[in-house]
Amino acid sequence: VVIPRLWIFALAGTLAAQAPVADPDRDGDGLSDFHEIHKHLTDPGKKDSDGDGVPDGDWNERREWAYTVRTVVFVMRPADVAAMNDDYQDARFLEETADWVKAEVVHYPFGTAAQAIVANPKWRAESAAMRSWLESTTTSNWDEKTRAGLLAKLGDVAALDDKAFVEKAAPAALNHAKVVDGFTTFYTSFEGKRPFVMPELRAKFDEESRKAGRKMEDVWAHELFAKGMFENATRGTCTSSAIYLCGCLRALGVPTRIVLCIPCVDSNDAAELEMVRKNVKHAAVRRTMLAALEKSKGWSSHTFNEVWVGGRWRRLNYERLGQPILDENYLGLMTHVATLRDWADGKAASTIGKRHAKGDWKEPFTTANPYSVSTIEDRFGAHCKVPNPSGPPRELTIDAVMWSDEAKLAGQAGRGGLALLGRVRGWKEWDPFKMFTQDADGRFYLEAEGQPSLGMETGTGGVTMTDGSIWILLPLGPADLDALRPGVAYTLRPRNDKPPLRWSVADGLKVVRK
Ligand SMILES: [Ca+2]
Ligand SMILES: [Ca+2]
Repeated sequence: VVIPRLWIFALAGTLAAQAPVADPDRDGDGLSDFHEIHKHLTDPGKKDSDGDGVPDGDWNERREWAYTVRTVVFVMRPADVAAMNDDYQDARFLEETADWVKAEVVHYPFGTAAQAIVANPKWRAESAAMRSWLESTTTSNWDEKTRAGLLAKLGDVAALDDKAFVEKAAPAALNHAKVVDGFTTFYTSFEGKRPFVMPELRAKFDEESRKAGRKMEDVWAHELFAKGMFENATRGTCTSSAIYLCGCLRALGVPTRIVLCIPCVDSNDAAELEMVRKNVKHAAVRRTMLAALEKSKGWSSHTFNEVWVGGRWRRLNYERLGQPILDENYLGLMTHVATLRDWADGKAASTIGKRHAKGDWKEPFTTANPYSVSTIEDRFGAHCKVPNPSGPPRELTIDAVMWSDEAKLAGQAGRGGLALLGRVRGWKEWDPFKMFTQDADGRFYLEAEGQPSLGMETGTGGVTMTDGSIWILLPLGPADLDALRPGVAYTLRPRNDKPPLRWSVADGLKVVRK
């Protein structure tokens, strides 16, 4: 193997290199410039971007310029609230026990951190200074033989910047190792660097080992230790692959770590799925989330990597540098819950592994997944410019009315009573209409001078006419029907007690019962 000259030079220069500088925050509002530009979309030069007296760093104020999804999550350790704060999320601690943490997480699905990856051509010195992220550790272990073997696959890479280097090295390392089935990474514990299996996890471990037809030590050499995986040219499912890639990239001088993500709700729990359907108003986000959640029943999480590129930790999902937080193929909307220097540091066998081996689902987690979500809701910040073309409108206007017993509607509406129908101006999409009616105040009054006020309440019902127009049903109760005076011109007035959603009525619209 011929190691390029520049490479040797870079390694020799490591002692003089400086550790990377902290994220600058030039307006001093507690949010870094990078996060203001790529996550919160606030002004990095102004402490109070909208001038309302509340600084941008405030927990709620930082959501004013972006579209965000907020969850309250219970998740088993190694989840860690500090790690949950990254380029795509903010999180704050609510509660904890020995086994789990409860946190409030705000996701920024349209953050642009993934598109903001810059390359550093002089990366080798800076990266070399980040020794703790390059070292051979318990499972992401490597030695000179690993390094030499990888370099032989890469050819001449001395001139590549860090971005190009990772984009070449990650697929090369992954292609070298064939994927084998097996999932012992969650059932293995460590004493120092030595792996072992707790007695209560042994049956589960053996069950997984049998899939590969290997004995314990051999299984570990094929899916738990990066060096073994490189030598055997195999790797297991995602966690194993993340351990492997972490070891390989470190051997090549790229600071690398492991991240654990979960979907934003537990897809095994019907009530949590229903919250997504009901509370996530952004139509495209909701669709992406539900599509991913429908596909992933059972135990669902994803382990992958972060690499130091262009002076920042960037998500690397297998060969994809800049994995976004919103992705139908990876959990829908992901929640980052843990960052590990080495998989062994997470002690996942004593929490998640043990629970899964025992199979007793107790509160706060009631399904196979070691997490559960009690709240999920999205918000378009007051200054947010994210469009929601197929999402629910904030306001719908009724611009024409007719009675349900009018000839052309016979059989379609008004069964069991008389209803007024109001045409919804300019709106032809049924699902967003339905979402709007679920949340908006459905109470209306018919009012006329000298007459008692009549009340009506919409359900979520409506009808679509042949021209595509949608009409909302406003049923009248028997008493109100008796009080309705034929020939009187009533005004239709919505109550609108559930802002920000509101109904309006076209100017001059009158309701007359003939
Ligand atoms: Ca700032
Ligand atoms: Ca403000």
